[in-house]
Amino acid sequence: MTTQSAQAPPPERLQEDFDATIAHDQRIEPRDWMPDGYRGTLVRQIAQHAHSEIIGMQPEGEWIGRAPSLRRKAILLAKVQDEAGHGLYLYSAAETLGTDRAELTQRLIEGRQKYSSIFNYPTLTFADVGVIGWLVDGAAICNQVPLCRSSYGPYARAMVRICKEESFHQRQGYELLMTMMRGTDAQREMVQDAVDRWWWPSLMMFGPPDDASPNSARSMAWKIKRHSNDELRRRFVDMTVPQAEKLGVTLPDPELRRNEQSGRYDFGTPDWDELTRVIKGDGPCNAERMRRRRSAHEDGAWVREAATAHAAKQAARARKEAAA
Ligand code: FAQ
Repeated sequence: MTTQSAQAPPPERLQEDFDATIAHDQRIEPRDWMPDGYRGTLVRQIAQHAHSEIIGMQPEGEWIGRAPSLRRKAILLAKVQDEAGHGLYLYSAAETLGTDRAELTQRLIEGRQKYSSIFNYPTLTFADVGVIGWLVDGAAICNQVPLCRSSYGPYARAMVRICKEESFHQRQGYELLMTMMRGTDAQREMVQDAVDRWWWPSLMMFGPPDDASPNSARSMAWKIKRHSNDELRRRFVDMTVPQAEKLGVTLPDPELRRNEQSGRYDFGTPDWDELTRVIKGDGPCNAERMRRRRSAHEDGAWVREAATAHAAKQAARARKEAAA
């Protein structure tokens, strides 16, 4: 006989509990009931984020074998490995929502899930490595620090560790650029050229403008996202302009100026058509990034098969020992 207390609460009660948890700024955990839309939004965002970390290894990874010194090589190697780790924490967070990593990888490989537009641009010189650290990791930090307070527990906790590491990434990029700026004219030109190429794509990382962002309102109501795309973009500009001045580079935006009334920076409009094109797969490196991701997945098939066979063998051995 089922007792009253063992019965599942009625759906309206589940929704009320969920709403109250969100309203009180508490965390939703994997065991908790959640609306399908909340679960789906999290899987979409976390998976896109995980795919971005993994594909994001490619642009800088291309420079590991060409780093100008052993020190720079060791730093870059550590950074690129960190990005792999971030991808894995995030796939684990997505798995707590009931979607496994193999399925998410399949969706990426078949082009059914996105990854960040920023990783579809080429890294032409070693200055790009510094600029990715400074601007791309800087934008990632601006976007991700508020995600440490995201309402979904496993995502928020993964973000704490990721943000600590992104902070090291940003500093190494800035330090690399500072070193180059103290070097020759040719090095300074390389840095300025890289800044010119990466500035606008970095602003696009924050997503479309608020009035063209279909997911923001619901994500913010659920406290998955804590700030709108435009607000975070603005914070990034406010944070970065003084750093650019100290570095001695010019940001390629003639409309960029300090607004004396607000104390913040006004800036130009990114080319939203370009963002749309890149998201749809028509950026400078989309085809190359996906080709490499697919071939890495195929090349890794034997590792997955070996790991599965090993786990099955271990489990069989454990069962035999338990039965003995
Ligand atoms: N690229 O309605 P919204 C990193 C899509 S990690 C591609 O505004 P939402 C570390 C969006 O998915 C970088 N697609 O969407 C690193 C949606 O499509 P859907 C990744 C984009 O989710 C550094 C549609 O457009 N970071 O850099 C982009 O509310 C260095 C409508 O957009 C994260 O993923 C874009 N830029 O807000 C690694 C952070 N923007 O799914 C290596 C977590 C938008 O409806 C080296 N994610 N889309 O078909 C987020 O904060 C959010 O998902 C946003 C987008 C802000 C990215």
